[in-house]
Amino acid sequence: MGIPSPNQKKRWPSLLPLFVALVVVLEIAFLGRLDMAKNAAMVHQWTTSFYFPSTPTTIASTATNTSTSSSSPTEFLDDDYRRCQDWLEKEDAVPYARDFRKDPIIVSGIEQDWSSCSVGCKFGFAADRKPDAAFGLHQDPAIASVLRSMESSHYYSENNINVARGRGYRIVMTTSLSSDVPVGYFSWAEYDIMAPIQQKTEEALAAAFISNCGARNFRLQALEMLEKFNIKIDSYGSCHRNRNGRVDKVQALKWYKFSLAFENSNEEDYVTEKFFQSLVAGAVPVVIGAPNIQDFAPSPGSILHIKELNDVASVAKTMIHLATHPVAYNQSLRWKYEGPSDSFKALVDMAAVHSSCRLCIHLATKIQESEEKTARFLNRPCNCTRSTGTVYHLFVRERGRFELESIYLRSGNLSLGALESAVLTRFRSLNHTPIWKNERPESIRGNDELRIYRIYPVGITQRQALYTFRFNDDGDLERYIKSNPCGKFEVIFV
Ligand SMILES: *[C@@H]1O[C@H](CO)[C@@H](O)[C@H](O)[C@H]1NC(C)=O
Ligand SMILES: *[C@@H]1O[C@H](CO)[C@@H](O)[C@H](O)[C@H]1NC(C)=O
Ligand SMILES: *[C@@H]1O[C@H](CO)[C@@H](O)[C@H](O)[C@H]1NC(C)=O
Ligand SMILES: CC(=O)N[C@H]1CO[C@H](CO)[C@@H](O)[C@@H]1O
Repeated sequence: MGIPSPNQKKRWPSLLPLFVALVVVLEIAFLGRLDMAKNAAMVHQWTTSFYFPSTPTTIASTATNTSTSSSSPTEFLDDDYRRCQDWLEKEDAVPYARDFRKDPIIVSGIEQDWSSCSVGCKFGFAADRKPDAAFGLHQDPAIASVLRSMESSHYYSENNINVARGRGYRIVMTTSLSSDVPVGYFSWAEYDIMAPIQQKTEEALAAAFISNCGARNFRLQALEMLEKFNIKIDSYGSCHRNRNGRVDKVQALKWYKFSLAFENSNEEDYVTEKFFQSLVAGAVPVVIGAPNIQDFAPSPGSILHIKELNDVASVAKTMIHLATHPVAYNQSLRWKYEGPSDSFKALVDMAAVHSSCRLCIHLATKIQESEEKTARFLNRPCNCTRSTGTVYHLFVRERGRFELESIYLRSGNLSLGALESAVLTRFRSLNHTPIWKNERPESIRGNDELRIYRIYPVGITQRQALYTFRFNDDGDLERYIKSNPCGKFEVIFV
């Protein structure tokens, strides 16, 4: 970072001449007033049948009687709802002040144009305009301070989310899935997770690559204890080395039944390459690290977890059992043949969108959210009531994308099933391709059928979205929809 060089300035495109900018500002102001006027007139328009050219009746008479040509009550309902949808689509389409395609999110930093991002997203320096965000702490409240680090907060306490917020960081990007924009070690691109399994030719049961012998957890004691329980370990790292460490780690791991994936700290979501390389190699990971490591398992029963030293005896026993029972051992690698669980796919798919793009989406979403608190947006109808019921307007987008699609639910059917069905119908009609489609290994891309893994409100963390948040039941969803007009949702396809 630093002062932009003239060279960088020159490469920066779309510097609007001042007069164009002025025209845009005036135009936005004008549209804004126009919109307020439109909202004020909304109730009036409702009764003018402007939106119902085919039925010159007023809403009042339509609502109280079925005086249309339709004979079947169900048909009438459908007709009613369709009109409500058309009306809502128009009325709720309040334009946002900022069009990110023309005026992208700017994060100061090394110049890079994330053109594949679904929201305008640029890293770099613009001489004429403040960035939306910048890495590090900044005094200017107009610039969001971003903390980005992949280090454990047990070593770098400043990476703890609450500590970071306390220091003034508005956006936290760490390995924690509770951070604003998680930056994990995992991705399909970096690890050939579905690589085939090799014959296990090494005599030792497990391989270890541990170089920091003074880690702040019990990993070294655990390694020594495993050896006492007759687990033969080949150690390539500088701790307890008994093998030459000059090897390709993943290649070396492939010949072992087990891999000791011992992290240097036991922190939630802190799961590093040690774990993912073990998966690539098809060596069953024996993990010391994240207490929630099972969330990262490719399938149930595919990893062993030493939560505390007391677990070492039983884990050693399991290792020996698996090593001497080929069918049982093969079972723990079943995911390599049959594909990982939906839960694992949904986790790793998150990284199909680069964290820089996810940062831009996060920033753009926050900018729109603050605008949604203004009268123009608060005055959107978001529902449409007729005598036969109410239609609710919701918005939904795929995780990793910015643009929202409209869906409509009917009162009397504000159910989880109806929500899923509406989302599927909408995205099928768009011939939607999941964002991870070209990122996942071919063997687990699935067919073209869209399948929903989760639907959740925009704004919750990935930890909540993937593991803890659920609408408990239809009533829960109904309350949510009613108390969040024009509610925005995100869907994870799997
Ligand atoms: C392991 O299981 C898979 C099916 O899950 C099978 O295709 C493979 O042949 C098995 N390998 C061994 C060594 O038993
Ligand atoms: C429709 O939306 C308005 C404004 O958000 C709200 O006050 C009203 O309760 C909603 N109607 C129904 C039936 O939910
Ligand atoms: C409610 O939604 C479900 C799921 O889309 C659908 O199967 C059902 O027919 C709907 N019921 C009514 C009364 O519309
Ligand atoms: C023309 C028509 O459909 N009239 C109906 C209006 O509504 C009342 C009561 O809801 C019915 O009895 C009428 O048949």
